[in-house]
Amino acid sequence: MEFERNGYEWRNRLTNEEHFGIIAMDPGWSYNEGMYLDGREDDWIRRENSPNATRVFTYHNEEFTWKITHDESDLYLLIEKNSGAWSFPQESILIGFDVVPGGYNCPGGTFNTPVEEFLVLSGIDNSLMYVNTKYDLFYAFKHFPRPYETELFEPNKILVSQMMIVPQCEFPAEVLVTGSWRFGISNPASPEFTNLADWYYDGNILEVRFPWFLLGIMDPSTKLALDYFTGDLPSYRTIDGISLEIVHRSQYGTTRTAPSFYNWEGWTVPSWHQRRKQSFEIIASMNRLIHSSTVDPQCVPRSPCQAQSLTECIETSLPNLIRTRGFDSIPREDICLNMHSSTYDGIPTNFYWPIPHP
Ligand SMILES: [Ca+2]
Ligand SMILES: [Ca+2]
Repeated sequence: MEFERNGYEWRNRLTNEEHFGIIAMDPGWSYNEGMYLDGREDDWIRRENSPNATRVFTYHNEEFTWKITHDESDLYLLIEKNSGAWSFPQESILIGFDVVPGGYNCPGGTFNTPVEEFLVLSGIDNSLMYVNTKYDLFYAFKHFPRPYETELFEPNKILVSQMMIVPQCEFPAEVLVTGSWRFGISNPASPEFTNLADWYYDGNILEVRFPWFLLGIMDPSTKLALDYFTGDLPSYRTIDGISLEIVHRSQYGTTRTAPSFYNWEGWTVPSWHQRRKQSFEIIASMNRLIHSSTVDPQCVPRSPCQAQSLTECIETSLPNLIRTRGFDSIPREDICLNMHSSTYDGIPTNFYWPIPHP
């Protein structure tokens, strides 16, 4: 029987629309098939030892061993130092991506091939992914004129909401820098888990993951990539694979790897498994509280939130209170319950809960 493709055979980490709810759909048919940023190589070795798993490409030079693989959501890179541990910001790593013909080698011929994007890992707080402005989908939106220079790279960014002009009022566009590379552990089994992590290192192991869409891949299951713009119009091409280069800068100088090619099989059925987000248990706790005997039927949602900002409420107040004092000991009046269902795995947001009076 033939199934019609519905266009959702991969996971785009750059859209919130695929990530609502309190159950995550992670790539792989089970947790053990997943790839995780945690400074450990066991996920890579599991793949290498499983004949039916997605292939791992391995390269070596005197300085490093590096490996590349992928799943329905990301391209993964592991760089293992042959001696010594990683030490940022005393050293830095550049990773250039050659996705389609054309591009620029960067000043001083940083890369051997003309790249469309490159990542600079300089430290936990200042690592950024850059894209050639001629290749950048961001400039396909009106109100943002594409820069004239062909050799210009800018941090990746995404338009969250268009500029709106209504009579006598103008709302500026909201732009998010998606190239800001977040340090953290993406392994749900870790107490430090964050699903927003982009890279992590521990000892001599460094792991990075690249959302497909950020690399210009419009659909990894059919290997469709964005091509350079012709005027204002984007064009597309099917690619065989991607080439990447690693540049290492340290007090001992600069070294470069040869371009490393990675190609993969397209697919028609994405693998996935369910995982309870951290918010699952928080919602369950709320539910238990609300259905306990302390509920006042007259209670109303408190709004606005008591925290200084919604971000503070979401990221600090409630999780910290629950973590440090236990849910039942929190004074009911102190609980800010302005929540949305979010792509973030922590406290969920977007709907109001009635707050029981003490
Ligand atoms: Ca790992
Ligand atoms: Ca190129």
